[in-house]
Amino acid sequence: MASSPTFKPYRRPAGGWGSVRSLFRFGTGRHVPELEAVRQLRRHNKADGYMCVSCAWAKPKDPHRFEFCENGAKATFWELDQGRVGADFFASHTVSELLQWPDFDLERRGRLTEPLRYDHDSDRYVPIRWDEAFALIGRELRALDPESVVFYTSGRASNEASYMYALLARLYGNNNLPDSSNMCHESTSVGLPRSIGVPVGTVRLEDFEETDCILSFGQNVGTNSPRMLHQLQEASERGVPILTFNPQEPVPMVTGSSTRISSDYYQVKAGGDLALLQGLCKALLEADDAALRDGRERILDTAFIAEHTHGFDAFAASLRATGWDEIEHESGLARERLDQAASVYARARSCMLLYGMGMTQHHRGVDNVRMLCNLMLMRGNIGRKGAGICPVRGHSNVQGQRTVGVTEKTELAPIDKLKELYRFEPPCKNGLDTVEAVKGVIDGSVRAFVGLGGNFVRAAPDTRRLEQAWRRLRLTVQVATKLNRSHLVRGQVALLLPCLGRLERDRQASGDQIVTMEDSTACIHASFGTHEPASPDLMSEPAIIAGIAQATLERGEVPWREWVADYGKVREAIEATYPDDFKDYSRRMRQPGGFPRPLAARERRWSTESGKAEFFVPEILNGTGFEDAEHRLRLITLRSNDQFNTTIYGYRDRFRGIEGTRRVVLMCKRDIERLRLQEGQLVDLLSDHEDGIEREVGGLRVVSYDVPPGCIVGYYPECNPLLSVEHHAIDSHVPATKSIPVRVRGESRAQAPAGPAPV
Ligand SMILES: Nc1nc2c(c(=O)[nH]1)N[C@H]1C(S)=C(S)[C@@H](COP(=O)(O)OP(=O)(O)OC[C@H]3O[C@@H](n4cnc5c(=O)[nH]c(N)nc54)[C@H](O)[C@@H]3O)O[C@H]1N2
Ligand SMILES: Nc1nc2c(c(=O)[nH]1)N[C@H]1C(S)=C(S)[C@@H](COP(=O)(O)OP(=O)(O)OC[C@H]3O[C@@H](n4cnc5c(=O)[nH]c(N)nc54)[C@H](O)[C@@H]3O)O[C@H]1N2
Ligand SMILES: [Mo]
Repeated sequence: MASSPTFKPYRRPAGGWGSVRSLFRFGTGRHVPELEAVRQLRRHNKADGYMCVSCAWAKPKDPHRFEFCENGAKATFWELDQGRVGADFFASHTVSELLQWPDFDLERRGRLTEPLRYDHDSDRYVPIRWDEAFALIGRELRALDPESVVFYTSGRASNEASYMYALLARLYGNNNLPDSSNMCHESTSVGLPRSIGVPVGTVRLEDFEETDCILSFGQNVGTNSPRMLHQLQEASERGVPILTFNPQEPVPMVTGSSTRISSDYYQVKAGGDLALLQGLCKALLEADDAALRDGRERILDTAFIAEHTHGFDAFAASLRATGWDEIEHESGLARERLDQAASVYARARSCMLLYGMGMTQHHRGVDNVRMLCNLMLMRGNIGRKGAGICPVRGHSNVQGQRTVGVTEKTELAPIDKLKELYRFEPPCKNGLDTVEAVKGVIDGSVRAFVGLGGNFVRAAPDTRRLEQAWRRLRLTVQVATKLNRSHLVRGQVALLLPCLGRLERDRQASGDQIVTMEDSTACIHASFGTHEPASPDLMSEPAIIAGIAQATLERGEVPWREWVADYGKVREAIEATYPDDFKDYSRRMRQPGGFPRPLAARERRWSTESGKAEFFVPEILNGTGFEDAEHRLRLITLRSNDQFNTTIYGYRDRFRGIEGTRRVVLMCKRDIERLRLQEGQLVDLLSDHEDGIEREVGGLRVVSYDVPPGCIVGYYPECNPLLSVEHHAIDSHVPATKSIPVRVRGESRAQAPAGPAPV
């Protein structure tokens, strides 16, 4: 890490040489043998290779020779890392000592190599045999009330592992299956079905070739789904306008030194998208009025609206009733700008809309998603070529996990099928989602936490309160590849179980195993690891789940042992559970480009209550869930270019020009002056959530940045202690991490940590 941080605007392209250089610098620091790195990267996102462990963006059927991006390669190297963390590491570091380490230093020590149990006397993790670990977990789980146990999943586990995990939870007796989706695209999973009757996006890769216009809302493509730049670049070269709506300009979406991909940028206030979208829709409606008056071609797709939708009149009435003043004030954008964006949209025959966390992680996140649908429905942009809505998913298999039953909502689980196939009475009470699980840990009603991957304590809201309460848990079981803070903040009985990574060869009784994942376009792919495992003592995720199941559950109908011996049998079970989605699963999974799941909305069949696509009328245009006040700022927490969620690769946010530290707060010059601050000064952020609980993150350096007045930016997860668990999206319960109410304390009381520090 650089000792003195630097802050310089970045002016170079997002792809190209900048990223290649950054990659090699990264690779050499990671102790990955060069030949093996190249050999693996050739297999990256290929039909006979493995699926990238980073984001969930689509894998084309005609891949580039190297179908990877800078961040996918980083994630690959991170897993191939030759560093090892085993019993000897823990022999030289107590858990109390490790709790003082920053996230970066924990993970960079390398791969976990053997099963471990926490030993209170020495305050260390010590080795335990696999069979003993399973027996201990089984004893503990059998002694607990099933409703007090949480089974969390981070979105990386394969369909096979996820199906087994969800079944384990239900056989044990609960639907407490929160996953990272609860912090991510759950607003999509709640909003899209209400509007268009499917929980996932309707766009496929081939639509990029047919589209005439692309709208991007609240996503940072260059960092978080960089391979999508290929499709955007190709569209841009065809002259397709790409409009970006974001409080901060996502690094000029550029791949060559001169080609700018995004054609126009609209700086919306954080939480201002409902107003922005109401404005775009109002502008369309007014343009349509004028067209009708002048006898020109209509702007609205009236035939589509009449045949396929419901509720348009009420929505149109709400657009007419909303004044431009309110729209301008809430969105931060002038009417002329909105008219201009609407006219670009109105000229396009087919339009696609992409969106990310800037939409879902708000108090009104579900409303945001539904307003995006309104915009598309007005011009019939769902269910035809070159058109559609595309929630850009985060974790590489977060979408697939939901498809195969990892959900706390019983109405989404195949309860009847499970009953029939495994002859048991599945629990019918809805389980805990992430927010409810956090509350349960804090109030003591949750007694045990099993984590299939992830870093829950760091990723979830209210970090400090959660950490304190976490130590009172009776049992924590963490299945992981690398050490993170959630393993160190632990329950009374704590186990750390190391698993194979996706790039590693998974040898079972019937031979080497294949697993599958679903990408953001609902296509399912096989993934096959060939790298020699980091340690002979690792087990695969399916084998660990089966081990826990066999030690915990009565003997039943599930052939756990046979499933582990041959994952093809798990796929047969998935196919039997979801015959429409997974027909001929094991054969089709090797299809280049993956096999698509059928999606009713793509064929203009609407599985909503009315049988039509539903227009939605927003009640309110401020999406933040709180009122403005003189001292109150809207804090956006997001990712740097040098991290994957809580995994910190380094201290180099190349595109924002921030190097050497993550302890920064970005604000516009006007706010810096208004608050009488200086650039470079250390400040503290204090939560302004009105519940009387003090929340604070101290010692952040002020960086001047082009963001709207009243909106500031900090990094996730460092700022998570500022987020109340009560501040979340209505209905979807996604923590509202893109508008946290905060105040600034100019005189920092923190002991000036220039570099990173644990929470
Ligand atoms: N390299 C890398 N890749 C990743 C990840 C990673 O950490 N690193 N994480 C993965 C995961 S799990 C996910 S979910 C995705 C996340 O990918 P993104 O959805 O791109 O997530 P964020 O970085 O949180 O940034 C969200 C964007 O929303 C903008 N924004 C914030 N508030 C608002 C608002 O009110 N309105 C609008 N219109 N925009 C707003 C921010 O300025 C930012 O550009 O990426 C996945 N891919
Ligand atoms: N303030 C704020 N908070 C946020 C967000 C935000 O934008 N702002 N974003 C939210 C979002 S979108 C998400 S998705 C969540 C992410 O929350 P999580 O999914 O819980 O967190 P990750 O950081 O992805 O988990 C990283 C850990 O996963 C483990 N791991 C890696 N690979 C594997 C594997 O193959 N198998 C297993 N078993 N373990 C593995 C490693 O031990 C690593 O330390 O965070 C959310 N929290
Ligand atoms: Mo995510």
